[in-house]
Amino acid sequence: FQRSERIKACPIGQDGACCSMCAMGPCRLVGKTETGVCGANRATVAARNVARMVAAGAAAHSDHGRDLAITLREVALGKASGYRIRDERKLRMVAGLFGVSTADRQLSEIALEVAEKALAEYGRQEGELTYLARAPQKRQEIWRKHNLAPRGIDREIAETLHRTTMGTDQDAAHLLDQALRVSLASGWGGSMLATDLSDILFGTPKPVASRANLGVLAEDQVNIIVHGHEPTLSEMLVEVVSDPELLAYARSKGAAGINLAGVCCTANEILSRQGVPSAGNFLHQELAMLTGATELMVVDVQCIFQSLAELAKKGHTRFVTTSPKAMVEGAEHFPFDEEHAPELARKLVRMAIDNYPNRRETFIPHHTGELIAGYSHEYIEYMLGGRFRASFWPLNDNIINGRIFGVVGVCGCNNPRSPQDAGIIRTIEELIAHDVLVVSSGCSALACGKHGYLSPEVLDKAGPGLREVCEAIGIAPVLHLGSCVDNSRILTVMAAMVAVGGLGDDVSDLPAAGIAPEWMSEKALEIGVYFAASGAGVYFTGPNPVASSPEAARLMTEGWAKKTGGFLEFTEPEAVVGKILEHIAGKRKALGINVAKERVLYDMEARRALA
Ligand code: MSK
Repeated sequence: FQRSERIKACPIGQDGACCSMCAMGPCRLVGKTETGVCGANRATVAARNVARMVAAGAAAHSDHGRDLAITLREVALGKASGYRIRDERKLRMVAGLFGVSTADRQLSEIALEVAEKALAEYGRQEGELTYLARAPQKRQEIWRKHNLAPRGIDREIAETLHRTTMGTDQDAAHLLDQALRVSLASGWGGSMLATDLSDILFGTPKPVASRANLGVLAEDQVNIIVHGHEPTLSEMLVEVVSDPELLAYARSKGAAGINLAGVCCTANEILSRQGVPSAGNFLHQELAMLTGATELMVVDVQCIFQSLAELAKKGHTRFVTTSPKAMVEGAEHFPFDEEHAPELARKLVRMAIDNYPNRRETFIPHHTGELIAGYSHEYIEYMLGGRFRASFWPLNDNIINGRIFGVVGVCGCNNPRSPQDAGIIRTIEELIAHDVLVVSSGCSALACGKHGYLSPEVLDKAGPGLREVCEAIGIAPVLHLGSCVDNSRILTVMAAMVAVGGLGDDVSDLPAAGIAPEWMSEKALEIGVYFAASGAGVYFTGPNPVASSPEAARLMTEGWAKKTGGFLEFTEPEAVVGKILEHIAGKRKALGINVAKERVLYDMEARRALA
């Protein structure tokens, strides 16, 4: 927070008016300067910057998915003995999507072919990604009509980098179309694969009770924090920390036990599946270390502050990087590989235990939020309809009858340019008070957890209709859907809502929207773009990378709305909830469900007539 006070954001770069694509610049398009040295105008420069950010976000999420496909392949080949297939049903579902035969075959054979098919999606040169078929039919036609259907995941990322090099694509609308296409390669490609493959390997989430905030750190135990995005090593750590031998070793050093907690999306991965508590979201990474109670912080990829290495030197925390892709100067590096994952996990836990006697004074803020996490789309379907009648119909029905006004995804990060969590919580409070069901992911979901919004306890803050539905089902008004890559679960939920009927025939018809109140990462922008490309209205508050170009901003709102039915608008925090409610009201009106209908009570005869 002090650093962000001291280092003011560069207003030229923040507004998307700085072009650094070649060494003739950087060109800053401010004041009377309308074009760069090469003649690129403001719209081209802003659109090029946005496209590059989206490609970087897509690369991060999709590479995460690729690593999981590799892990699945290693498991199938018997080269990753610490892992196994935990959700056979999901493996068979994904096999079906890829056209992999499952009859009379060993699970390992199916897994191997699924992993190979998944990896082939990255290098596909022509055609379309297989998972696009999971979208509503009309949505697929829109993508085809506007040439937005992605080919291979890597191909779209590479083409975006090519198009944005100096002197290549210099038409803002054309560049922004490519931003849509590369975002779809992640949303319905790399991210969706990451979610599915994680579920196959580590289990599809089901609701689980846990806690979040710095108070989950234990005064009398060895505290280990995992941070980043990948579930592979962290899942292994979950297994190892309850090993009796290691627990005895911890006691021999004077600790009462071993306490594992997470930060950011590695936290979300093991919170959703194993109920491991979270020490907080993005801006808690340094704070968790500052408590003086963290013996070991283990990081993998994405959203990791370089400052952690310096901070670790000021206390006793050992700071360890584990991804072969990501080293941090000053950190200890123990590279992860699937084959030796159990040994690495044990080694790291021993390291943390050995460090416990070095602990000095501690300052643990005793705040925690009770929460329920782990709402996979499969579980949402089950909870709505039960084991034999699992269906999204009750959700659609309650939207149609007006008890639920709409559904909004509240996603994305923290940004020290605004008070931590304040924008997220304010948005959620206002939405649920207006009977909007909220689904949340990433660091926004953890913010909700910290502040108690993932618990049915907050139902008194929900509007009467939403409250009635949530009480009947037994859920909170805000559902935790997982990590950043799990935003793909929201795509799946939207496709299912369309499929079940009554709310139009495309995602763009749904009374739904998305918002990132405190975004900072390229990945958040990419997520927003793939929702817009999928037909959703998306709002971002905070930094606006097209502020310098009204033309680029218009293309992402009106321009995209004409093509995809979705849009991405950067707007003021005070105005955003009003805009979302207006957007949803417009969708309800178009569907003809804006007028409350009389409730009809059916007697047995009427029910028989229905059947
Ligand atoms: S971790 S991308 S700060 S949500 Fe997924 Fe959080 Fe944003 Fe990183």
